Amino acid sequence: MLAAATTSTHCPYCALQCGMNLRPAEDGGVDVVERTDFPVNRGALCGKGRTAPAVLSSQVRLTGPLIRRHATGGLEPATWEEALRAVADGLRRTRESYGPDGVGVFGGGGLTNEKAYTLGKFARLALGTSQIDYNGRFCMSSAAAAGIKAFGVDRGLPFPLEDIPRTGCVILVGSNLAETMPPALRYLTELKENGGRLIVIDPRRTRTAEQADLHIAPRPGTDLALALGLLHLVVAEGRVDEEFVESRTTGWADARAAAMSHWPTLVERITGVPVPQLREVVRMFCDAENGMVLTARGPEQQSKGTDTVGAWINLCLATGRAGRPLSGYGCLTGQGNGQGGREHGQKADQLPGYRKLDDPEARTHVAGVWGVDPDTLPGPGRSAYELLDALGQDVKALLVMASNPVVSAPRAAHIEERLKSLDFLAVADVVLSETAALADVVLPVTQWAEETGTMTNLEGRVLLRRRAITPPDGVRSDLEVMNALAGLLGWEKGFPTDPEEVFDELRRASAGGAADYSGISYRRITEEDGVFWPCPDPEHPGTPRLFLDRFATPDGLARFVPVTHRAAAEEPDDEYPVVLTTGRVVAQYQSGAQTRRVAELTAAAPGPFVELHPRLAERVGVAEGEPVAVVSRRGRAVAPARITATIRPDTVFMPFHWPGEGRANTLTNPALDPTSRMPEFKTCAVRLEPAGD
Ligand SMILES: Nc1nc2c(c(=O)[nH]1)N[C@H]1C(S)=C(S)[C@@H](COP(=O)(O)OP(=O)(O)OC[C@H]3O[C@@H](n4cnc5c(=O)[nH]c(N)nc54)[C@H](O)[C@@H]3O)O[C@H]1N2
Ligand SMILES: Nc1nc2c(c(=O)[nH]1)N[C@H]1C(S)=C(S)[C@@H](COP(=O)(O)OP(=O)(O)OC[C@H]3O[C@@H](n4cnc5c(=O)[nH]c(N)nc54)[C@H](O)[C@@H]3O)O[C@H]1N2
Ligand code: SF4
Ligand SMILES: [Mo]
Repeated sequence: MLAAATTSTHCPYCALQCGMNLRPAEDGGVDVVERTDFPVNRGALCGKGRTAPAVLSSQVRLTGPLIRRHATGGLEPATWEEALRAVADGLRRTRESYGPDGVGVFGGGGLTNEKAYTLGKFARLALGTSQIDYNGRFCMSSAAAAGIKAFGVDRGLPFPLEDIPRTGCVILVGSNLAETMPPALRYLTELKENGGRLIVIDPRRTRTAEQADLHIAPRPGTDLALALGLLHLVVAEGRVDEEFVESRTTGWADARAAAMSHWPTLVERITGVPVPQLREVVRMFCDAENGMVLTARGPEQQSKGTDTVGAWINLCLATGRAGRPLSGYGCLTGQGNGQGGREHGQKADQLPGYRKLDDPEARTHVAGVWGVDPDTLPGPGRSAYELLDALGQDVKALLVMASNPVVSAPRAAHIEERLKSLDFLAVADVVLSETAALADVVLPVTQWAEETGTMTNLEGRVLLRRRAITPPDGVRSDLEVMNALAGLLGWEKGFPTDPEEVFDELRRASAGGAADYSGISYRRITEEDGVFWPCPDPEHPGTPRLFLDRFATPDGLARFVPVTHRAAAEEPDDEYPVVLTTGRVVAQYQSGAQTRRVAELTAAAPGPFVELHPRLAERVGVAEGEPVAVVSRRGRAVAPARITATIRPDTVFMPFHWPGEGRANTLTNPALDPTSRMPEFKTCAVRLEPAGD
């Protein structure tokens, strides 16, 4: 039996949203206690979740507001009254001088649904600006765009994780799940125990790839050619599910024609994957009765990410692996509320319920819920990188809530300069992140265990993350911050601080939209293990599995997209002959703002490194552990060499969790996908030099 004071809740970090129990600890924090009743993780946690309470400690977190009183001076303690007034004044002054679009807002996919919803409303009403976007643009936006094109709706996984072990074959494209969602590895293990096959596509032989029946290691940035080559073979070998294509899809003829120009030998040349391996993938995938393709950031974070995901979806559609039980395409969303955070209006072009800001009907509906004239709502704004790039030029003041772009944005040294060139920067965070350190005002906010709110996990399951302990005196919730700022800007009403009240408004705002939450309530998600959207009324059971009868397009048919391969924005050449790709390690989370403050995690992953193949290391002249400089057209980073034969010899890998000399994003290329505006985090051209003395 658990003690009465134990609270069932969820992890602060990734999109798995593992269930955990929290028990108040003697030091005022909480202890994590196993919670086996939540189906997604059944008690399992990774090291980040297990150690998350360490960030609640006043030793590492912010405990009161900070203000930079003199432009050249440092951040100094301030009262809440002074800090909030300074933010309201800074934003108002900018608006008066430059108009509403002179003020920008940058949100995060870690925010609860209530916060993300309120942030979008705050930007459009209290600030009247169109200039809002968020870090999810850097995450799954390409998969979202491709999903909407093909299926008419973007829900990362159209089926629960529990379906994975029961399908026949999974192609996992550019996901290192064993490190990025460790408790989810069991779904792949169970798949294999059930006789299913696992194919992993990753330029590195990761811990995830080690689990595969077949590991394919393409050159980074070539997944589009790879998927098209597989589709070519599906056609050539007579493995098209004609019946499915005929009855459930549209656009096959054009997509087929586009794929047929991708001959296996050509694809081998582009990707570096031998033709027999391509044939083996097709055989394994088509021999199984059911199949799934799951993508993560590998194929998505490319300047052609939308087309790339589209090509993988085409493969599913042509083989009938979609729209029926135990088959389909899914995207493994990343951030804690990566799914919900992209549905309710913190995106540049969006209104709650996954509505479009430029749709007159959507504007009327949401304006009705907000009690304003639809004509007062601004239009769509800029995407995340474009917004950051415009700082100091068109956008003169910025409010950041739940992101640390100094570390995580592409071409980060440039973005750091843009942030410094602002007239006014306010950051709401739980710690003094590298971005907060540049601010004029820092607002310290409550954390997961100290506040209640809903999160929508990677399955589309809306769940309740409950408050377990009382926050320290010096901090306020993001909802309280927005309420106070709105008040100072003349909006006494419309920005409630009680999360359940916000959620009930969100339900109404989302009603009738693609992501319809109107039948979901705090009571229901407490009694059930979360509820899957869409859930249009309180009697509706929710929708764990989408598309079984029809796709969410107007005619109910899935749409093939006719895509062809194109090169990365920056291919290797004589001057920059090596490909850099970037990603994660198990013990650090994102920009590291939180996890770098946890001793156990920092001991496990103390700093950046450059992973490279022994042959490349020899050519460069570096030995294990020696500093190596990685130079791109954007800048130079230095980190110790980590030499391993598990990576392609033409590719180096850097994790992006650290600031400073070893910051991977000093190097990355902000080339954007034309549809999703996703930057090309996963490939750019670099050269290597020994950096020892
Ligand atoms: N430990 C940890 N877990 C996390 C996070 C974290 O920061 N740390 N972040 C969370 C978030 S927000 C996200 S988005 C997810 C991300 O989860 P993942 O997508 O699993 O993480 P990444 O390491 O970015 O990329 C996955 C793999 O893509 C491979 N890759 C690189 N380039 C290419 C390519 O061109 N093609 C292909 N096919 N593969 C390529 C990399 O080698 C890497 O192994 O993780 C979530 N979980
Ligand atoms: N090179 C490279 N760069 C990448 C990627 C990559 O693969 N390679 N991946 C990209 C991806 S997928 C992502 S998602 C981004 C993520 O990059 P970031 O947006 O920088 O993500 P986090 O480090 O999670 O930043 C969240 C910040 O908000 C704070 N915070 C946490 N919870 C809350 C809250 O409730 N309220 C407030 N106000 N603050 C909070 C944290 O302390 C932290 O400072 O990075 C992207 N950058
Ligand atoms: S896998 Fe994700 S949700 Fe689960 S404990 Fe780790 S960080 Fe938290
Ligand atoms: Mo992400």
